[in-house]
Amino acid sequence: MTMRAMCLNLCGIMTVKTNLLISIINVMKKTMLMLCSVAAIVSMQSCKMKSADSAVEGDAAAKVYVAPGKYDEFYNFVSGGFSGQVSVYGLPSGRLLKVIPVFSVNPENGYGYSEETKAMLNTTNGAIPWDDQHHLDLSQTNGRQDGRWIFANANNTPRVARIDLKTFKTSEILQIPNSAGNHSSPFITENTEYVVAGTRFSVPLGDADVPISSFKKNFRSTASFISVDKNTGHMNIAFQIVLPGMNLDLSHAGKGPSHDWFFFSCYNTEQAYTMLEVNASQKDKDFIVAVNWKKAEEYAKAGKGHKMPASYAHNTFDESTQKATSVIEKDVLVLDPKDCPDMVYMIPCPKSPHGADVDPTGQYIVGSGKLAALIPVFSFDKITKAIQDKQFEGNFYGIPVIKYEAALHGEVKKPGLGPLHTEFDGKGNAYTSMFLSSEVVKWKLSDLQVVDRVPTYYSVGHLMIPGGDTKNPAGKYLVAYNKITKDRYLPTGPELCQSAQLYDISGDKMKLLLDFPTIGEPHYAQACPATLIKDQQVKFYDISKNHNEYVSMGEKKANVVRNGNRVDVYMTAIRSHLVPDNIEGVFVGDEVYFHVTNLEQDWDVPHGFAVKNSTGADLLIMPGETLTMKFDANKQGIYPFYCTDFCSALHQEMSGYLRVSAKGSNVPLKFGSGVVATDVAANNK
Ligand code: K7E
Ligand code: CUA
Repeated sequence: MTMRAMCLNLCGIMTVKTNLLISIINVMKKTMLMLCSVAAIVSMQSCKMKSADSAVEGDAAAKVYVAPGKYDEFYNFVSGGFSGQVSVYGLPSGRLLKVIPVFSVNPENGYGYSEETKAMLNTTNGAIPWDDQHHLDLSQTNGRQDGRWIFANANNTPRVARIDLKTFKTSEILQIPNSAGNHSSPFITENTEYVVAGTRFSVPLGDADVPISSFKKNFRSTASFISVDKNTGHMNIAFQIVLPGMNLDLSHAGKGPSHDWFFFSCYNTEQAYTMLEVNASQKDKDFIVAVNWKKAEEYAKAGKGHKMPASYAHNTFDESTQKATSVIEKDVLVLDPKDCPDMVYMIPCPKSPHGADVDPTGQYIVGSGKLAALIPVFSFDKITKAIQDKQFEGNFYGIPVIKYEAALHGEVKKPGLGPLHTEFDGKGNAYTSMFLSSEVVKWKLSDLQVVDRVPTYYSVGHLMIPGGDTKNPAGKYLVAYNKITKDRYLPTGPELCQSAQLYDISGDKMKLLLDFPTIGEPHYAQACPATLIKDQQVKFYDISKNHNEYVSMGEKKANVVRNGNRVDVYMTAIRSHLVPDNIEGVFVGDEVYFHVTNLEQDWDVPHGFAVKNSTGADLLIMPGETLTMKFDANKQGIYPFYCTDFCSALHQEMSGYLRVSAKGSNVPLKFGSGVVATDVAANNK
């Protein structure tokens, strides 16, 4: 593509972005000077963009080539955005390995459809089949990834999920009360003591019915600290800090010297509740909210909080009973900064900050003002000193506001346009994504000088370095997660896939290596060395450990039991037959529960199960597992059922028939299979 074509394309993108740009320009109108320099940067950067061909060097292919049969070096966990799921890729190949169902039903394997998994998606508003999944954080021990769990947030109906990396299954989902837009989540402390959840949309506490115009008086943001059990990973809301009405956006925990602290970015300190596009962009600075969670912990222990009635669902999947249960919790411990001095401070941060990122040493906190033409970097030592010396410039609803200069390490000048997120390579460099000028900018933490920049195709949101938010990043690759891929792939209709781009950052200059399409809309991602996870995978699923109440321990235990209009089918699956495979004596109006036990125990031998005209999804039953499908027999007929997973050469033969007769007909309940050889008389209750 010629440079001219590329510039035209960019103009196209800018048109797409016109509205956003207009609002930004409106915001910047006050400072005409700034506007001019912004325009200059826009044109400069767009025309500087090279075509993709020339941006990739000769050895790029070799660097991402993972030979058939070989493994990738890193697992890359990528948030699914509006897909609600988490996808897993290999790096550097960019090969998609798995989509883990988390917040959305998944017809592919029956997650959210099977009787065993339905409760995972329960909330105080009933079962919700979807969410918007933005951020991920891998569990850590001493600031290093430990490969045990990965946490995921649900933005729309506030929830936090924990995924077990031994099995790549969602183990737990916890709803967050007094919250809306759970965006600054699920970031963790360096020993996974806590997972946080902060409200992007302030709401009245306790779901009170108040006029929207009473925002200032009645709306609050909250920062919830969810404790994580060291051994089981079990989550509980330890305490919830109530903050003024505003929009908490992102967060990251301190580490090393700043271990006790958590830093949240916020915008809309104007406290607007309409036309935020304009009204929430009035002030030159919003805040980084610094929370001393150690202090908060002490206050909670000392009884400084109060228990507030709150209703929220807590869903756990029990590996032993193989069933999800949903418990509705009744209250939450609330801490008010007014009663807890020295627990929360505000640090002014220009201008509607998005990312709040902490460097590997724990010394520097980077705020990315998405409407700012610079990147402020705060120093933890200076923040501590400013607090000691009481260098405050007032307060925000009683919370002390530290003087900007007193907390500031320095500013990265003219980094580019629309800074969003920053990651670190562990060698003293920071990398910031620039949404508007579509580039990654590398700068030095020591002197805040920009040392390199590379274009992205196109608007980059989050970026990620494996371990880039921990104490020891593997500073070898960087992945940019881009919106608006435009012309990067073969066109596939009006919605084009989002895209990830892999860069080699091992040298002084960043080098583009690879594009790969992604699932849903990726926001944040995590990656860790494959060795951390691959050797702990469970490979044998002992059927004797299956305590599902509907398990069939062997084909001899297969059975059909009628109880009123409920018919329970205890079925087994093993290569290549289902037992029973003939079922008669089921009538219109019956509710049939197929409890299918997969008798295989080696990993990678799932069996599927589907019944003709079933209104749910199929079951994909893992080795040693029992899953249940509810089938409403609402029409007379013969219903074939079969295994949906090509499990052996005789997979096609893995099928059977269910006969549904008219209500009141005198067909006896009967079931059997050539394998079991007898047509066992049914247990009528
Ligand atoms: Cu920047 Cu939701 Cu983290 Cu998207 S957020 S990019
Ligand atoms: Cu079992 Cu196909």
